[in-house]
Amino acid sequence: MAFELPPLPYPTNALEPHIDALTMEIHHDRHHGTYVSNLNAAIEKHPELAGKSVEELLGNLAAVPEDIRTTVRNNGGGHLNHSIFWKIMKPGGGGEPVGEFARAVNETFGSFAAFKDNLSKTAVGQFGSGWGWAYLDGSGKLVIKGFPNQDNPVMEGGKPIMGVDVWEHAYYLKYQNRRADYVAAWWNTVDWEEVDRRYREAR
Ligand code: MN3
Repeated sequence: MAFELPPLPYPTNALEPHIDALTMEIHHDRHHGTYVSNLNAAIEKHPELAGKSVEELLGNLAAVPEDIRTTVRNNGGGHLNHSIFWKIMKPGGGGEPVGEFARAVNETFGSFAAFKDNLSKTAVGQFGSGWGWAYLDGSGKLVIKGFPNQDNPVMEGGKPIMGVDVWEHAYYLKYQNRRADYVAAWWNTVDWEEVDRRYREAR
């Protein structure tokens, strides 16, 4: 079973004015679409890998044949990262964390404001292309860290909860070089129910 591009769970203009429709269309259809087709092309060369989840592949890259390892890292990572990203946003999102995740944020970071500031600074400060992630590390602790390119916490034994894409393709049409403005606006799209669901599933 080949990997498939998941449909965007809302129309491309649903996150306006925070993220514009053209950016969403290009980002989902072309960028994410290309990660999926490149990943499938790589796996076709090694049919023994067919059936493995993208988490399994990324969680043990050393087991992926060397001739496709970088392709799987970049495009499998791109597929996983974006599959999560679309679902942790929704029209009418934003506000504050809910449920068990809200409690974890307060226990670990002291307040939502401190968590938000930390993840924002991590994402804005990520040099070049990459992501800011909040995730459970291998010991189950909620942590925040930047990842380059399409790397993902699963590569370090972590469980990704919520991440913000800071590749220029995620914001340049509307925000140009103003990454901080994009990240500030992105918080208005977060689906906290989905973030809490992911957190409870990861624990
Ligand atoms: Mn992207």
